[in-house]
Amino acid sequence: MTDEDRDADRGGRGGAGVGLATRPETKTAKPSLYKVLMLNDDYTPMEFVVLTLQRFFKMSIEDATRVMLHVHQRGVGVCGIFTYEVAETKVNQVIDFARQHQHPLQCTMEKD
Ligand code: TYC
Repeated sequence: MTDEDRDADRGGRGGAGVGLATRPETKTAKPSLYKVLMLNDDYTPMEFVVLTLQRFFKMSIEDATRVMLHVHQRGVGVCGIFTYEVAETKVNQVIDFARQHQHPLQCTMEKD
C-alpha cells in the first residue's frame, strides 16, 4: 500500500501516475536525548535539593524527595531526559540557582 493507493482509497485525485503526496516521503530523524544528572555533595541542604527538583523539573514533593534521597545515598541520580538544548538549559538553571544560594550543588548531562 503506497501513499497514492491511500489517497485513491479516500477518493483523492492522486491515483496512479499523478503522484500527489499525502504525507512526506522521508521521515525526520528524532532528536538525540540527554539525561540530566544531579550529583551528591556533603553541604547542600536536602530541602534545597527537593525545592530545586520541584522548581526546574516540575516534580511533586514526593518524587523530588525520592530523587534527592537516591542521589544522597548513591551519589548521582536522573532528574529527567530531554533534548540537548532543554537539558543544557536545566543544568544551567540548577547551577545558577545553587550558586545564588551559595550551595555547591552540581548538575550535569549525558547522552541517553
Ligand atoms: N548529601 C547532602 C546532605 O547530606 C544532601 C544532598 C542530596 C546534596 C542530593 C546534593 O544532589 C544532592 N545535606
